Amino acid sequence: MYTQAIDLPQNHPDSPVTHATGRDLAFEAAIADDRKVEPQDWMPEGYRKTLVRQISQHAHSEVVGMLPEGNWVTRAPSLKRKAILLAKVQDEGGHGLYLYSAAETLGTSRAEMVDALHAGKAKYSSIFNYPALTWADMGTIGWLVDGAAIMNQIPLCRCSYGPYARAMIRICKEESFHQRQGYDIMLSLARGTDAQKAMAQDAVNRWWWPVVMMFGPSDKDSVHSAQTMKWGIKRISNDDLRQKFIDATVPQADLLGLTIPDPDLQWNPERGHYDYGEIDWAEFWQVVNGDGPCNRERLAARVAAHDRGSWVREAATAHARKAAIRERRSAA
Ligand code: BYC
Repeated sequence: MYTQAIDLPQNHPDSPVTHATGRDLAFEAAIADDRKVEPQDWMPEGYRKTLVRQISQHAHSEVVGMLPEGNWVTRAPSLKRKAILLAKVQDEGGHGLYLYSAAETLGTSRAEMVDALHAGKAKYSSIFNYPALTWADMGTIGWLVDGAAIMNQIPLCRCSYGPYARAMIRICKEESFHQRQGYDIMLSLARGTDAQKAMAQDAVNRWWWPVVMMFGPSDKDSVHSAQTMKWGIKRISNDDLRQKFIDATVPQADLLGLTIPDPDLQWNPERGHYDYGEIDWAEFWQVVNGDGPCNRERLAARVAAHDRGSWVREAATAHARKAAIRERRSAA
């Protein structure tokens, strides 16, 4: 149901294996020449599985990512802020849908992907397992979380798999607006009363390290990076993206007059980058493995929303069935 998966004749188990080498070569040539791989092209099973894993995790992150900000729509401090936040949260839902559609072109249905999330088998970004406690968290999420997302996602616009790359182009345009709206909230708070400035600083104190962790384990511990970079899925390593993000963000914090909670953060003129402190990897893995501050709450909220929407899926299926019968009758 609802799958946009298409026939994938080349990978059918009954397909003659005699052409496998030719197919391998065509795939390798596409990767080497930086051409896009499209759904109907032959691709190694590992490439397909890796893409389904990464794109579905990405889709789940967008949808679970609606929860911390969705909680603040009714509490936004003005009509303007409320309208902006509402639009942003809706955008995230849209990103999830583009990404589920991109993953479905690889032969896995959205229902299967969603089931895996709800069964706790599929991952989503660690960052969404932290609570959003104050209005300043809305600014910080937009500025830092969406800022980190853009840093990670711009290179994905050049991903070797066509449908993922094309989805990312549109997503990145919207993420830029999200980052700007977050920074705009932070500017207002930073230029506001002492209490507002303190609220902004408190949010940065709580979100900084989880955001730095969003880029994933360090390169030496990243199990998938070497292969996904060889396949042109990932273009820049976890650590290099993390460094680019930190280098871009420190001057933005300076402009706000906010302090990044890392005593080891300092410009290193020899490297031409900021040095930064030790990341708490134990915390990262704890959150990734389901034991962060909000993991259970987030998953329960998604399962409840899915259950509450079952009547919509049933109605849409019944409507599609009736429309197909009507079409067959009028064609007869
Ligand atoms: N959280 O070998 P590695 C957004 C897992 S949406 C949880 O380096 P890879 C936004 C990783 O999956 C943000 N798990 O993996 C939305 C792997 O486990 P499995 C989401 C993580 O794939 C709404 C294991 O650790 N963005 O920003 O090469 C509002 C080993 O890692 C995390 C994307 O999904 C993590 N942070 O690299 C606002 C972008 N990091 O699968 C904002 C697309 C790692 O073997 N994804 N793991 O069980 C990617 O670029 C890559 O998948 C990652 C990880 C950089 C995340």
